Amino acid sequence: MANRWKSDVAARDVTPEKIYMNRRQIMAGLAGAGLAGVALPKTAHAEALSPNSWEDITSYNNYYEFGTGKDDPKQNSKRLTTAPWSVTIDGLVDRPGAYALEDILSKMTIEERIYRFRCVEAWSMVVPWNGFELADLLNSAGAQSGAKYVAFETLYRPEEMPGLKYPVLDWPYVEGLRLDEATHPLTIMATGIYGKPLPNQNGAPLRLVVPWKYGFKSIKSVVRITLTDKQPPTSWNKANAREYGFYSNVNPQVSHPRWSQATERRIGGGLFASRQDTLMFNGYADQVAGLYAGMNLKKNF
Ligand SMILES: Nc1nc2c(c(=O)[nH]1)N[C@H]1C(S)=C(S)[C@@H](COP(=O)(O)O)O[C@H]1N2
Ligand SMILES: [Mo]
Repeated sequence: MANRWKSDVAARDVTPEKIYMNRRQIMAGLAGAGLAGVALPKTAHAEALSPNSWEDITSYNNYYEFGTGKDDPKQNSKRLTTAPWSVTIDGLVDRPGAYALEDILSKMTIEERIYRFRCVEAWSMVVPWNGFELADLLNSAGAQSGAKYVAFETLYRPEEMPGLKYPVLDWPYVEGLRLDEATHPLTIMATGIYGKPLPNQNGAPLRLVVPWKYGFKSIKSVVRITLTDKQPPTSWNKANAREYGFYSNVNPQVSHPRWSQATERRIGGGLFASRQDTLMFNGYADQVAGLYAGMNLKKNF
């Protein structure tokens, strides 16, 4: 593809240890200068592009099929079977079918993408994903001209997903994007993190990543992708339409009914970490604001 988006930096070049003085060193430096106790400025977002550790990314998760606690998914997803895996691509496509994951992967180019990741609960990380552009997959399936939206569905397997016993959400977990969002070059299907296969708790073997939207749009362990002419139902919107819209673009100016979205807590920030400002479209406004030109983002939240 001509216009392929590239990571600014490769993960190996931006480990926090290599580049950034940590906050303890800064505090020690301030203390040495007789300035202990002065407020540190909010974390700059250039600095925030140093990825979180493997430990952070794989131990603090939301994957309600395995429980609602942040450490439940890591513990409870160990026996999830992720091979063989097939993804059904259907609806308004020229070549519908149930595709074996290895056949999909043999046609796709896996790249590294270091993305900010912002949960609607107001915490965030930076994750070095490996994956391919969803546009390439939809292209190979042959999206038809009537297709306007893409619907996604997570595996529903009660014998391996203990959380399905509880009616927290209407299972299976489903999500959706407008076709232009789905084919935007920032939108990927992730297969790995830090060059290793995606752990089960992060949505193995294949999950969506849409970095300018709240984390719940990035649906895990995808088994079905359907092209349609109607806006598809989405799990959190079905559960509470007042709190969770279809778009769910990260927007510091539009509060959740129960909390502000203006700032976020960066996971792994440590003892002295302050909250950081949340960025419009999670910092991807230059690339994606055009998708929403003329739309009222408070109404279409
Ligand atoms: N199937 C499914 N996908 C899901 C979720 C879930 O509970 N089930 N949680 C979502 C939410 S709320 C977030 S914040 C992210 C968390 O991704 P991570 O655990 O890899 O950080 O996954 C999203 N995708
Ligand atoms: Mo989330």
